[in-house]
Amino acid sequence: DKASPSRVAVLGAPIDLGASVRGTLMGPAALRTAGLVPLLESLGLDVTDYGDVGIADMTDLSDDPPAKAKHYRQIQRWSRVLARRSHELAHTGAIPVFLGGDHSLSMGSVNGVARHCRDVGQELFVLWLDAHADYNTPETTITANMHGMSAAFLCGEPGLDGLLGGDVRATIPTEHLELFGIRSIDKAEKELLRMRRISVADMRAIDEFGVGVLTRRILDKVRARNGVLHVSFDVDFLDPEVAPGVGTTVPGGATYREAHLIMELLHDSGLVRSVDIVELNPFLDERGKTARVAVELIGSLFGQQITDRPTPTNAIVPDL
Ligand code: B3U
Ligand code: MN
Ligand code: MN
Repeated sequence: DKASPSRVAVLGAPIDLGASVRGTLMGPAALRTAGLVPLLESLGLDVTDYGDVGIADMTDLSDDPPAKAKHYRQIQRWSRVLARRSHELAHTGAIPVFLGGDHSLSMGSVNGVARHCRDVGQELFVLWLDAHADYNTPETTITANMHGMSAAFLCGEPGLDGLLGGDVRATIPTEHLELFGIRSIDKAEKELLRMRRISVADMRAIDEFGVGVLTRRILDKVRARNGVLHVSFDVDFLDPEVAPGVGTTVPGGATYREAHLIMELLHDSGLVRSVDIVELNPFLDERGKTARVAVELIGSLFGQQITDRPTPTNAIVPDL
């Protein structure tokens, strides 16, 4: 497989107004505390941590906020800042890793990456690891929470057309969105997904076919188009037993082992060019458990192997 770039650009986006539960703004700090940067460095990557972005310097636009989109102005600021930074970072040739923050941050991060791919004439695919489809629009939403709208926005669904103001909105074709791990969809959202014929690997599909087969199928599709992949990893993709530190837990999620296998296959493919880690809520976590698992999984995504892990001190080591 193709070698992926060996430089990583870490950028935090402490944003929590897209979600119903406060606290994901502490996500970037928790991921750093759990050792994200040293882990990536231990894998031989050249890591630059750009710290956290803020929205203090942004001035508000004057478009009319949609009726059902909570904290629209704030999310609009974040989206514009993130889209610009993401575009710049992707342009440097490093793999940007965006630390959230709630999932509304992907409206900016993925837009920037998509714009870069358009600049260089490469097809971008997005793997959306999530319990939810995040395919609501201000029209279909029940909650008005904008983290439930990010995938739809990225595919160019109407209703948030003024979000980026005069900046470029680089959408991805609906055939390039891969929803994975889904187990909670609203009625109107499901209808829209059906209408758009969007690929949904829900938990039932995972139970029937396994994550190995389903992940490989996506990778084959990307390879066939000579494309690259953005991984948008919502930690609620994981089962709440594995990852309790999220505001919107849904039972029946991916196991620790399934998640690691996906990350390992993604690494082996060499196709991943950008990553979001979102919805970690350290306020709800249990002694850093979810932050640690998320970091471990990112390690696997960047090439850490089970055989790289030190032998635990309580293991029985056979005499050889
Ligand atoms: N679909 C619901 C719930 C939801 C989406 N994303 C999260 N929750 N985390 C909504 O609000 O749109
Ligand atoms: Mn999500
Ligand atoms: Mn989710």
